Amino acid sequence: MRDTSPFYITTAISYPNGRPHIGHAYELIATDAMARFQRLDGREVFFLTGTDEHGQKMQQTAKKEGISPQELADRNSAEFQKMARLLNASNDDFIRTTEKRHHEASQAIWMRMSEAGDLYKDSYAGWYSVRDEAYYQENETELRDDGVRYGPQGTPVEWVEEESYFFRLSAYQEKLLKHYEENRDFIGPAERRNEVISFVKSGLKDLSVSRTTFDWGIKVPNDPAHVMYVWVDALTNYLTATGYLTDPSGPRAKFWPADIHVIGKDIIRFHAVYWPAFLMSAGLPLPRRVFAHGFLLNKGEKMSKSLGNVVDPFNLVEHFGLDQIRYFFLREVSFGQDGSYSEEGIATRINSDLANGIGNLASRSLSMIVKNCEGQIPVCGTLTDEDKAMLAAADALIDTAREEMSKQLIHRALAAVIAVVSETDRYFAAQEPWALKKTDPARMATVLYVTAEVVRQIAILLQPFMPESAGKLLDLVAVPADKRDFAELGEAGRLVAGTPLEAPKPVFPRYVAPEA
Ligand code: ME8
Repeated sequence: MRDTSPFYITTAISYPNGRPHIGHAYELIATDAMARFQRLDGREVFFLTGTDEHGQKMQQTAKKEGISPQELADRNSAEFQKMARLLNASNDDFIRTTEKRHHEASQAIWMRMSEAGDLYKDSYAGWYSVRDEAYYQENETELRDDGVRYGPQGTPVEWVEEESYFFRLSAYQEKLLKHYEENRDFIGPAERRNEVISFVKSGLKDLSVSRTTFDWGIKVPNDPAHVMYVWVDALTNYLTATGYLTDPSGPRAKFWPADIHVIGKDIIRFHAVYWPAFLMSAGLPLPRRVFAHGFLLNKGEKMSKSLGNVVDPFNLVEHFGLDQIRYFFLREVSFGQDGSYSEEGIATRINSDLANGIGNLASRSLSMIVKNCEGQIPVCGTLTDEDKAMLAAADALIDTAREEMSKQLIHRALAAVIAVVSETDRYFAAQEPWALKKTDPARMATVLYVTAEVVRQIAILLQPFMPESAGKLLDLVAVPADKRDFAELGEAGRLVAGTPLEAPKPVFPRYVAPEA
């Protein structure tokens, strides 16, 4: 039975204190592939991304640049939106936390937590990292030789003392542990799940959830001297966009709870500890899954502005091509683990998997059809065991891809598809259709039919990962626009003999490095 239920997927919302970098692009590309996969598989998808515009980091950066935080947010949020278009992201909405709808939702969740008795006023004294927008216990920090104290993510921390509202996080320790135990899929991958469980087991302290020493944030209801701690407001974005709190009879309310929040590993604590505790307190359903991907490293080194290796996604796409970059990240990096990238690595993937792989297979087989079968999909004769095995391998792909994608193993779903490309290459070479042309044209027609049919299925399955190029491949085999979703895979959508084909245009050119 096909699952056509609503599917809600989100990325983290990025801080627009600077321009988007390749880490942001990576998360958006991966989440987009998952969203597209579910859409093609028949789900009603709502895919959300956006920008996280409040907090001290934004206020400090704006001050340094001599502009207002709103101007900084406007300028850089526009860049994030531009990046989403550049990457061909299929997000259904783009949320900005400075929007009115978001102020309303944040105040609504605050009121619920307050009514539950989970908020109280006290004073905070402790360490805070502005770069992480995170509070740390003293034992999580370290004073280094440079005289600066650093938090666990390697960012400097400063001492903060101010009046603050606290959230009774300590009251949720056992409830959270129970939730992780009863919902084994709540956190992925396993390393992150273990990390979160041991953090929670080590003891949760109440969390400071408002600030009084600056004002760039959402006002606490009935106490305007306080702005909400930026993570309270940031996490609430996922609810805001559905209208679940503020417009419960609206068209998007059905999407809450989210099926999956896709985030980076550095922010797992916020998503798998604070967020479910806030939701429990507010009496709201919890997201089904939080999945943390790894970090992208430039030739094995952590990206940092000071090292000058924060690669601009706009340049990278212009240089290699969009679908080439999408493919590289999704295939090369084991999703959930850190990944390294380099120009050589990208070039190798483009040439081996795309140009020499699927591109070459499509152009060789389809140009033979155009030349030797009157420019039409040929008639498929009696199938040999080899033909049957080839078709069976293609027909089986959707089950494998679904299984891998349900665990966010994007690289494995893609690897399975590419393995069938190699298998088809071997089939094609072994059948020698060029030799059959003279000896047995009907048999040649069958081999070409089978090959084109596999190309059709591979192209349908590649759409989530390389939407534009997969679309071009489907044009080459003349698949109509309304016959491109996963319901058409296998027997259901077999190519029809007699369908006219045009001479194939190259979809994946070889990458040749420009002269130095
Ligand atoms: O954390 N490789 O925003 P952000 C892979 N506003 N992913 C990376 C990365 C890298 N090198 N660098 C960053 C925030 N990311 C908060 C989120 S959600 C309610 C609020 C990922 O702009 C990072 O892990 O610092 C996060 O998932 C996303 O990019 C945005 O990071």
